[in-house]
Amino acid sequence: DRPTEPVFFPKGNNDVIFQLPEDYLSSRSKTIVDELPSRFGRIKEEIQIKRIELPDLSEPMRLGKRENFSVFIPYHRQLAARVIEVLMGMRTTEDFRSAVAYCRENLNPLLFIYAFSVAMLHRPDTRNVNIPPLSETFPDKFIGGGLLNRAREEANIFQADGTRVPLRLPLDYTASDVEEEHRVAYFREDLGINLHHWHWHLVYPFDGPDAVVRKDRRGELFYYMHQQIVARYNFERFCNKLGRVKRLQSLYEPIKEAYFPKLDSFVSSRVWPPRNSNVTLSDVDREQEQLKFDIQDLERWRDRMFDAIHRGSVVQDNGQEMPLTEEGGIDILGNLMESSSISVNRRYYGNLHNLGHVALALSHDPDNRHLETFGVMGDSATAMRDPVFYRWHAFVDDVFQEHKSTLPPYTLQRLQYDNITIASFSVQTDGSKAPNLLETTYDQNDVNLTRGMDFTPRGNVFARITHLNHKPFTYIINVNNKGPQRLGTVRIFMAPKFDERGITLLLRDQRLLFIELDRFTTNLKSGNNTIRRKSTESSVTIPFEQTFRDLTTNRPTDNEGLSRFNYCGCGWPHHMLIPKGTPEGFPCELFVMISNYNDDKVEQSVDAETCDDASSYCGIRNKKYPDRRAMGFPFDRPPRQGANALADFRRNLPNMSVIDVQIRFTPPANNPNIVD
Ligand code: CUO
Repeated sequence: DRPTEPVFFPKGNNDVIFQLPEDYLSSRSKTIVDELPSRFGRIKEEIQIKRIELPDLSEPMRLGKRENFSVFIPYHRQLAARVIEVLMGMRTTEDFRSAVAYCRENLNPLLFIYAFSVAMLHRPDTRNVNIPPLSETFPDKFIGGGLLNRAREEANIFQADGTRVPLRLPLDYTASDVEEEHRVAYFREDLGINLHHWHWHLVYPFDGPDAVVRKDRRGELFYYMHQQIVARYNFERFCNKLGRVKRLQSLYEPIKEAYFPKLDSFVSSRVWPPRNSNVTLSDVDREQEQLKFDIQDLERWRDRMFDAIHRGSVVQDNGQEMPLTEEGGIDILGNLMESSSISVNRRYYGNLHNLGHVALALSHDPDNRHLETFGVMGDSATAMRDPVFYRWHAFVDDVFQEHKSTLPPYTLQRLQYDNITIASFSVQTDGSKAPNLLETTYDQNDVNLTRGMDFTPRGNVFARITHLNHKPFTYIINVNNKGPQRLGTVRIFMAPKFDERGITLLLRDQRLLFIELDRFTTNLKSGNNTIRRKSTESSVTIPFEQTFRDLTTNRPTDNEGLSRFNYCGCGWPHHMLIPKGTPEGFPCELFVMISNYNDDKVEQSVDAETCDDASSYCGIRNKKYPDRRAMGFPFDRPPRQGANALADFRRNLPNMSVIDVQIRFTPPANNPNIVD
């Protein structure tokens, strides 16, 4: 696929130049600025940045420009919180732009992009402005395997139409099949999944002004979103003949899973450090990041949390007890575990989840004797690539489940919806004759690297990425309403039917494997109703275009084209809604429930500014979580006595239905969309 006729200057390039006040510039930049007009031939727009009285940013400026930055490191979070506070505090948009220009010029770029993104998402005057996805500004965090170096090498090769040939990133570049964990690398290394995770932590920062951190049910959402990640990962593992991920129970045992990310880091000018097999964790003592904690601290915090769960209350930092109630307990625990600045007692319950990430990210150099930076576990944009992420989060989830198991199981009365009967339920893949068959394959899409790398000559450079995808489908639910017209909430979940050994799962275990596929409100008129709901309407996912714009058919040639789509940002990538399945068809159970909207509804206004594409895992921007039930309802707690199997659970509950479905994966050899 070599181009036939090299062309050296691509068409259509828009350059915008920001003119900064002289004293905003570092001395190195001044010389670059002088050269600018010759370097950027076609400047279309010049924006003058107003000089403002800047607040003191000397503290965050201490983080060197080429150092790595992690939101999991308390010192770094503190620096970021200061920048967020400054940016949020700017009174006008113009002042905000000045402060941003100053920060962009003078701060560590990773710290800057994090604080800037948080501020953009939370300021009323900017929260609807599109920002390019991090995969474009920092492609080095998402695209490895030496592709970015290749992109530089081949930057001056053009096709006859003035475009460059996209560079193909193979699906398999971090390990060989000898490593069985590699079977699920397509999930761990998926671009959209990692972008979702970065975005989630932007929407829910650990530290910063209260308005940014204190959000409705954020602790509970921390638990639920990560619980669903573990459930989805286990689902994929089953599809690939792997057992459930083992929680990282003992922090002193060697960690079997290795990970070699093969990602280059532009900022710290080196590769992300790998982790060998059978590494053990060590106490961390690194002055550079002001980190000092022992593995025993992690254990102590864990024990205190278990203690609180079993006593049913936590100790606040003023010494008073706060009960872990049925409704609010999980939220308190989520904030303690994470921990965020709204933890009720950070001193006593510590910083378990974040410092677990850090200990795992620094297992190769816990005392900085080799002057190495942290591994992928230390960054929310890269952590999900590493198998140990899921072991750590399986452990974290286990703590939450301990609390959930202290709650009373849902009684029939709390699960039923009078006079509502699901008469039939099915799922139909578009263009397929077979009912209840979901179809998956690998597809390819392009990511533009141009924002994150400097190329000479200028012009777009694309990486072509292979990823899992599924055919669109429709749920068809026939509902009989023997009462008057009412509203109901439709809740759709799916889980594997059998365990690793091929034995039917007990609901006790299966409930932890149920992945949410959709949740929506529906109008039920008296009598028979047919509900048709498309997979693309899912409350879990953001549209495909937000991860990959459809560049293969409509490739933008300038920056206007690049921002055609409105980004809400946070949300599970649509192409990963359905697990991979198997070529022979992977057996699953699809569950639907209609609950009484009167028990579900949350009173609030929802306006056009609201980002609610993916509310299940992300909530709604600046609003309350739109469902009053516990997140994950009705599978968030162990089932009532006697309900050992899903069939027992739904007995005498006609407002629920379960069907068998299969997920069939068709290898890309048969897929005409895959081109090499
Ligand atoms: Cu999202 Cu551990 O919280 O990574």
